[in-house]
Amino acid sequence: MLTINKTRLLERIHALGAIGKDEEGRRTRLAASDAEKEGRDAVAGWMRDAGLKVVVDRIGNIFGIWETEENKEEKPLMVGSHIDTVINAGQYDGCLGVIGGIEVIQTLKEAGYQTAKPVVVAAFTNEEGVRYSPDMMGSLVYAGGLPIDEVLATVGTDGTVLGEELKRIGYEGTVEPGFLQPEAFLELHIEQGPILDVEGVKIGAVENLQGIHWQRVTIEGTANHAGTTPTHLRSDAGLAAAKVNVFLRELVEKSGGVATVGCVELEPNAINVIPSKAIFTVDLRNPDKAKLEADEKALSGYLAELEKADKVRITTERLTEFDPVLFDEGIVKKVEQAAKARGLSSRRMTSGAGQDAQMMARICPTAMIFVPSIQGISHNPAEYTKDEDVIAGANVFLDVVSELAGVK
Ligand code: HGY
Ligand code: MN
Ligand code: MN
Repeated sequence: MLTINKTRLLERIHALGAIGKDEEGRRTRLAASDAEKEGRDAVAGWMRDAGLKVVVDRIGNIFGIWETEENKEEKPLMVGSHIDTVINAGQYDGCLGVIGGIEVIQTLKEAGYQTAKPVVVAAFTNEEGVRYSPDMMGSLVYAGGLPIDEVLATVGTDGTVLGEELKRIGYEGTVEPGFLQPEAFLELHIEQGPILDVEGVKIGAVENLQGIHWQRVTIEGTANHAGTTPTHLRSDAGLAAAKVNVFLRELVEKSGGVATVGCVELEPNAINVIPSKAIFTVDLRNPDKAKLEADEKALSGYLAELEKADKVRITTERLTEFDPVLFDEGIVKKVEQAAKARGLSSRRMTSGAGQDAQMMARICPTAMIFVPSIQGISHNPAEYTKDEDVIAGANVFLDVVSELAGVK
């Protein structure tokens, strides 16, 4: 059986993992930052080393295209993921799918294979959504989910404008997003959760992905003296924000979803002043659309009560609203069969994380392959997947790509 070049794959993962350390030595390649530009340049270089045509679209998505005179009229098979990261990130999230995609194509080319259709590997812009919201932005625009000109005008958490930053780092491409309409899309990714590791299963055949709702909540109270203001006279925005966080945990423990308050800002943020303002984000997720909507409704009802009870003013701003996604049963089956053919255990899974694949599923049959994350740790420098599991996942990826691309 053909296998990927494991040394090259692992070397590139570690090389990319070494790019983008911030001043505190943390791996942080936020979308369209100088650190990410360095990562983009490395990936575009590896695409060229693999003999691929490199194209960048207007939202900065990078595509490595393998096509021949014989197959270039056919709709391509697309693979890919992202190389932007969260703050203080791990080295596998997203990168495995992009570097794995280059590796699979390079392996097929070097082995002298032809394919019935072009094979394209994509590195999508701003999957993480940390600097510019929403997340999965590049693949969402590619799938026609947001208008490109509106998105290029997005203002980031640091006050920068996405389109200007893409231009500054030299990745404001020319072709329109969606310029290639794939026949199918496949993404190799780490699980980022504990299931495969705990169960000792090697491959996740991902059949669906949970819904994701992001919003920003602003609570306004009254600044006052921390020492002289009696409790019953306080309008404490900080306390109200904390109550929302506790409410969310109790809510999702009942609904089976998950909730995260990841960003919190207090004003004036002084030790002896009752906070006049709290601005925080709510990330709510559930694989069941009805339950997710019910949780959202319960939250807005709670915020209305809190306004009265705590004498504060509350406003909310919707950031994203992505429904749960079902992947293509036929491709999921191929993942299971490919794992079995290599003597690897596999199991069906739901993706708890948002993925570029969830956006590509809007325009073509799509599925994902997961490999184990040790102790399920991710979005953390301790994120780790064993080399043998990286290689096993990449070989299953190679087999399913070969089948979908009509290798001959
Ligand atoms: O938020 C997510 O689930 C993904 O990592 N962007
Ligand atoms: Mn990811
Ligand atoms: Mn991520």
